[in-house]
Amino acid sequence: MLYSLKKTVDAVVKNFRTKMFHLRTCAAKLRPLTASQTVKTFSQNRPAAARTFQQIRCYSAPVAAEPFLSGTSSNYVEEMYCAWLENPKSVHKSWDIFFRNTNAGAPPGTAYQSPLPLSRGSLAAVAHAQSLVEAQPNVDKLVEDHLAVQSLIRAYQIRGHHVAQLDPLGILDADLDSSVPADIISSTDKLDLAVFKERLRMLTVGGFYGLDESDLDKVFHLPTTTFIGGQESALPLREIIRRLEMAYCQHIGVEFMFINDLEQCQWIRQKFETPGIMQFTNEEKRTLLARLVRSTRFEEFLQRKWSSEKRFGLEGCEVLIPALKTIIDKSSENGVDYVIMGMPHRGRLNVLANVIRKELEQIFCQFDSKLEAADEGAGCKFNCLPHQARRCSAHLGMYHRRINRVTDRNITLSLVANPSHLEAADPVVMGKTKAEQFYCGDTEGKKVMSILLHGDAAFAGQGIVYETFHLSDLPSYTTHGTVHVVVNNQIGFTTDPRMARSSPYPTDVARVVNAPIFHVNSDDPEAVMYVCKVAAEWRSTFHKDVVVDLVCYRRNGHNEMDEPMFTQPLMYKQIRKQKPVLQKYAELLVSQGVVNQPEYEEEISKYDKICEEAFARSKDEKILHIKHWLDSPWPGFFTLDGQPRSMSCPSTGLTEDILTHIGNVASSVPVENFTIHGGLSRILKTRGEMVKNRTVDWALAEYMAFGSLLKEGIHIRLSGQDVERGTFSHRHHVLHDQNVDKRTCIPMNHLWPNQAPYTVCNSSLSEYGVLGFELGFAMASPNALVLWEAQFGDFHNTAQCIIDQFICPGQAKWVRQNGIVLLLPHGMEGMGPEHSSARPERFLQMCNDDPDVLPDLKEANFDINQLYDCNWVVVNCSTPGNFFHVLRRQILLPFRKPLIIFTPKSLLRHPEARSSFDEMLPGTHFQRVIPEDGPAAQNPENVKRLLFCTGKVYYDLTRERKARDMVGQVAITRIEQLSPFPFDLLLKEVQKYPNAELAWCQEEHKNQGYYDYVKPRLRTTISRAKPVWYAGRDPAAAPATGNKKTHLTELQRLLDTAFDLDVFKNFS
Ligand SMILES: Cc1ncc(C[n+]2csc(CCOP(=O)(O)OP(=O)(O)O)c2C)c(N)n1
Ligand SMILES: [Mg+2]
Repeated sequence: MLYSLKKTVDAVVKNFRTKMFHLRTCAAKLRPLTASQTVKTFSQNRPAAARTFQQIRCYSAPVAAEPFLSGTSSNYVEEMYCAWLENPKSVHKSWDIFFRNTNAGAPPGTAYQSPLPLSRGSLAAVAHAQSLVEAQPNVDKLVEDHLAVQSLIRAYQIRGHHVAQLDPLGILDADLDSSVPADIISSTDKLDLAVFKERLRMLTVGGFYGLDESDLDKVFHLPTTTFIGGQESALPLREIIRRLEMAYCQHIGVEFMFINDLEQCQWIRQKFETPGIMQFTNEEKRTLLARLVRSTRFEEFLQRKWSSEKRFGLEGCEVLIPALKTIIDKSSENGVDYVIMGMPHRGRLNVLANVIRKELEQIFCQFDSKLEAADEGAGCKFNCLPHQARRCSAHLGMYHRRINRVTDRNITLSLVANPSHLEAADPVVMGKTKAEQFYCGDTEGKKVMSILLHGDAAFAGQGIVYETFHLSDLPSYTTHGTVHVVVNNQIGFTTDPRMARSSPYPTDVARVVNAPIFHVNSDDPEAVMYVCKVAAEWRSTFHKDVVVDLVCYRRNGHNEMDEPMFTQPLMYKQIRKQKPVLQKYAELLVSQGVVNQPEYEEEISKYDKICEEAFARSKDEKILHIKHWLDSPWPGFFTLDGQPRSMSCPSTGLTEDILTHIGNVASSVPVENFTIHGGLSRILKTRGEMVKNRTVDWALAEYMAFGSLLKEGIHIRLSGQDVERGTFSHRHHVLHDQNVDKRTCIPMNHLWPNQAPYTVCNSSLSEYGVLGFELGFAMASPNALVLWEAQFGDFHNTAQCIIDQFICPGQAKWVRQNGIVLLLPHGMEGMGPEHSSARPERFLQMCNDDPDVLPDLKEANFDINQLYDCNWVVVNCSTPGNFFHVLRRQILLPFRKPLIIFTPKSLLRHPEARSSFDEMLPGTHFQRVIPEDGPAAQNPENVKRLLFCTGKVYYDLTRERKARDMVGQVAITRIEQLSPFPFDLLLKEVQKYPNAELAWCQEEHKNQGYYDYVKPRLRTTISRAKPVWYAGRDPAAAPATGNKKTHLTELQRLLDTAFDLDVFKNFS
């Protein structure tokens, strides 16, 4: 302890010395400067507001010669000097005289005059002060005392929150650290004068600040970095401490001094330090009470009616509802008209009812176990069993447009559906917010904003919170500030915070982005409303994230069925004694005469009646309409009864002109005087040659697909790590001028006069966060192609939660269609176990089609119906042309499904992996299956083996077949769309080769890749008439060997198996 104190003091002294040196150098440098140069030098470190000086003065005295400037005072002197430059009256008279004397050229050691008593200000005294006298011996003490007071103020600003009374239960400190910071005079028991005095004594007499009790009534000048003075520029120490206590150590704990922007710090100081700033009108108090009534009585109503249902009630944090409403009111007042929210389980129904204002009967009817779920909503065949529908109630989304009663402005509120996985919805909400901002041209976040709610344990524990914070200020991902609200009930299920996190507060993660954090005791509703107002103002002023930490408690167990006393006996003994916040606040307002008891009771019975009436109406509901629970309706995309507008897909081909035009732009630099890298010139030249030859490679095919959709008004957003250039340096969608820093050009945005914009953005190194974000972006509109590319396909596993919880089952769970595209580089290139496999087996295992049931192949539009029924589409294209088609089909389909594409690596440059324009002209389509079209197809009866494969191995197989001269004996058919499985086309292929045995060939290990998915479906296709053999690698734990030689041996073995026509004989 002593050691650390000494270290702190040493550091402080060192700092002062450095500052002193700086001041001396500063003074020395300043002497020959002109007045305007002086101003410039001093204004550099000051806020914008302080940059205009009324009077310009030169600080030219050799200050080093002043006796009191030889120690630790330079910081303070500099502060005084800056203040004096702005307004000579703002500093103490003695400083005024000192600076005037130095400016007048007073000789060293003579500029200082002893201060006059504050109370005496006569003309005579002033006259006396203006004459130069010798420095007085008590000068050091004066300066050091001022410095001490300044340090004290700063200590409160930095660490006051540690002693703020944040816990309504008074048990745990919200910050897990019960010690009082050594440089704060406050004690947790501030009312106890003896404790107060003792603490002061420890810090003063020969201690930290060098002040003593007698200094308490001395008046000190206040630095410009505090607002506690209000109109006063000096205050007695006793009052300074009292005001600091009021600002920083009551029911609000403000954490902000880590923010490295002076203007922002000043803004916050002003919001919390200005005396009397936290005032509420009686009207505001009554509104707050009414909102607390609703919040509290809603939970009570549910408890009365459905006492055995789990609802993750809000009891203990009822203040959340008025808190959110205050944030929304204030934001609406500042111009926001669309608020997108994401939240976990706790209090969700209450938020739906009382913030979003979902009709109560819609909420209540979910508890009715007899209710049938109907979903004509988004045209999905979702048929949710009643209990499943009810289980969804804690997670379904919501969208509601209404008038904000406080501001009388229209406001749309949407609550994004979330899975049970805590915090997973965070990036999704951000992405949706970004999209809504994008579509309404809100480039600064003035109209659309997001609010994210969190639990304390989840906020601290889930890494996605950190990943999402890191998106908050990135140009292509920022939503210009999110207000985060933490329901900090100081427990996570049964786990105590002391076992759940290593940081003092659950909110510390927010510090990484310099977000201010306002901790507040939730049993003080007015304090809560105040911080919520400030948080909303912060967001609309600085457009940066901010956190409101509602320190509260959880009155019941984790849910209403749970017994909390098993694990938190002492806490719950206290909770049992805890008066509900509504009762406390009502008593306060009654005692203040703001409301009377009958008015209060009237408010309660009014709301209870509303609930009862809605309950009665909910009994009339026969069907649960899931469409009422959509968070992003897509007006106009479906018919009125929620069906797709057609069940067909037009040709995805393009005219030769369009292909050529896009190809030409893709191989040029469409702006003047732009120098690109020599290597890139060669790449563009090759592209140009391809266009002349009417062919495309992978990158050009992608260009064609994107460029043509942009022409059709479809916004395209491609995001992921290094996507602008492409991990494999094949894409080059952003050109960089080699001579001008940061000058870039995106040719894709120079294609057509009225095209839709193209966004391509390198992302942060986060898969979970970025994929979630893009999923959210894709939610907002069906008329955008949103793609996320993994750097290598295997990295998608760190985004598994988004895939498992949202992308795969999203429509089934929430009736939400989503057309997001995942580009997952995949392929065994001998690069070892990392980077080889995008894990196709996992995606295929999650497809919802039945392997054992042959669908009705004669059904009209079989292929489209299949797509309509599936949960997602999984493809592995072997040609650029097919890749082009599948991207375009994604938008031309009359509904939206997630699309998973395993993309190649070596095929990006493979000379055979090229497509002719002919494969992309009008009338052409995506080929779900590419049948054999060589000699084998001419004489199918002669074919001995029909090999099925997908992706890049096709090129190995054709090369080997040619080498073995088996082109007539072995047919090779590519399955390009793995899921939904093309039963119809494959049946035709099998029927075409009556004498062929069937084999599936893949380069992936047997327990991986596609085999387990394809085999049973192929067997079903042929009514199990023949075996389906396997030619591929053996099962393995890792996706690939780390040894190149082994890799090649394995490859050769699988090719040997594929072409050895006797190999399966022994197994027949
Ligand atoms: C990713 C994830 N892990 C675990 C859980 C299980 N779980 C549900 S609620 C909960 C505790 C959450 O505590 P907190 O975030 O403080 O919210 P509270 O319930 O206290 O409001 C846990 C562990 C979950 N839902 N999601
Ligand atoms: Mg909690």
